[in-house]
Amino acid sequence: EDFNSENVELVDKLVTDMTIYEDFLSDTEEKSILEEIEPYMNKLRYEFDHWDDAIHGYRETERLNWNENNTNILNRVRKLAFPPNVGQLKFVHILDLDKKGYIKPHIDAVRFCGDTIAGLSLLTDSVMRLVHDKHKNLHADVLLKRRSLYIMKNAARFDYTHEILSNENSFFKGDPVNKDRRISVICRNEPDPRNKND
Ligand code: AKG
Repeated sequence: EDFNSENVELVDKLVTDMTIYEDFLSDTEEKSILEEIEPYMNKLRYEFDHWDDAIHGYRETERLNWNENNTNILNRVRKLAFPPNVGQLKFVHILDLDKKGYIKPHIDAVRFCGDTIAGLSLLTDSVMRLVHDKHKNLHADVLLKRRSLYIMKNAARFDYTHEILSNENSFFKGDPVNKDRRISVICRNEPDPRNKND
């Protein structure tokens, strides 16, 4: 496929719709979140063997109530990711990927989630790959550093699959990225009600 002007426009859109905030969390804030969630997470078992799962080697939960400190951190995420008039999912998704875990390419279902996904990356660096669903040659690898926040919206959220590469496949600009156990803490907004029955 030619790299034509349509593609240039698509790439422009991807850059505006996928933002990374490095060092969004301080060391202390990362620790504070881990201290609240790990006692619960550590009791769950990693799932490895569901062949049809989008995620390999993971355990997950959703959390509604947070201590005051972590509520303040999550409010900082929400304020940056969502305009004031947007309905947000109150539950925060926590995904714990084993060192051997990875996330296969997928687009989040439009009946469960609106136009924005905001994710904190804890414990390790990793590489997220975005591939345009209709133009597979349009893709971008994004380095998700430990303690960074990504905000994926609109075109990046709807038109591209996203995946977290396995440790063996984690390279960024040619350099290996050592992906260890990774915990992501993800805020989403309400789905568009028109997509409820999809
Ligand atoms: C999903 O929950 O759909 C993800 O792909 C999670 C991405 C992440 O762990 O940051």
